[in-house]
Amino acid sequence: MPEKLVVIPTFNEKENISSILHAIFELNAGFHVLVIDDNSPDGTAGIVRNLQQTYPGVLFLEERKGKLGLGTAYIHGFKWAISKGYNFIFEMDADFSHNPADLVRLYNACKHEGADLAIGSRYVKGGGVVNWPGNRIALSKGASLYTRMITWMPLKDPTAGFMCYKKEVLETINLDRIRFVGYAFQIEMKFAAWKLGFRIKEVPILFEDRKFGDSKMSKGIVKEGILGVLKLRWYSLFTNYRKRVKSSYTTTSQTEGVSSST
Ligand SMILES: Nc1nc2c(ncn2[C@@H]2O[C@H](COP(=O)(O)OP(=O)(O)OP(=O)(O)O)[C@@H](O)[C@H]2O)c(=O)[nH]1
Ligand SMILES: [Mg+2]
Repeated sequence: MPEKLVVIPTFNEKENISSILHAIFELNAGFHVLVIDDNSPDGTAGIVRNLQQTYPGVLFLEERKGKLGLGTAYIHGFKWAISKGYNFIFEMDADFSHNPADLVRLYNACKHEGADLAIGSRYVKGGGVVNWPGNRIALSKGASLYTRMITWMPLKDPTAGFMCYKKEVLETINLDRIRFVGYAFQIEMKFAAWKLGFRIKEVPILFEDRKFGDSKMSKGIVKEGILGVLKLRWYSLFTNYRKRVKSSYTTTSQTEGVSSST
């Protein structure tokens, strides 16, 4: 039975993709990888396709027609992972901001330390940021503070994108109701898991700025984040957010899993 799947969305990551895949498989820790490529003009998907011969049965590729955004790439990957029966599903960037060795620490938090969702966190004790320019640190910390003030979600790093979900979390959240794409996507996934009563653990990580390739951060993503957090708060004040975001296909056993974790 497949157990652990790392989902990596890519857009123009030709300088990073082979090395990150080698690094994950060299851990020899049983991780499978699914790359979701959005028709990168630089040929990232072709590199992955070639590597599939080196890593048969453990490296998978889904190609989409164009740049549809990080959030929808992850949703696509989550649905794929659920359909194949993976128990632990990871989010990770291709650009080495996330250290592949930390996948094992995130896994341990979910497998052995009682978490339903483990977050690689820059802003808990022991975590940090390496080589990021001051303005990016300010933006990221500002976003964390803003999110906490508005949503009251008790997380130090709500925009983090390095995570391990237990399958039950992704099965319980109605993935078709997650609408955001950038930072707001990362915030909403955590918000939904928190509102649904799952146990969340922040695992300290060192986050490093990318050395190769270009950032896909944009003003649009920041704007979506600012408005998105307000929308989440609004929904949760005036509508039943739990009901809205809970999967209608949830089976009884999954429901029991949730209530035992509240
Ligand atoms: N499939 C897909 N992947 C994307 C898209 N946008 C970004 N990515 C990938 O998502 C991951 C994170 O994107 P980054 O550009 O590193 O964004 P970021 O980490 O918020 O910003 P930086 O810290 O500046 O690098 C990388 O692996 C990107 O290649 C997209 O629209 N589609
Ligand atoms: Mg990055």
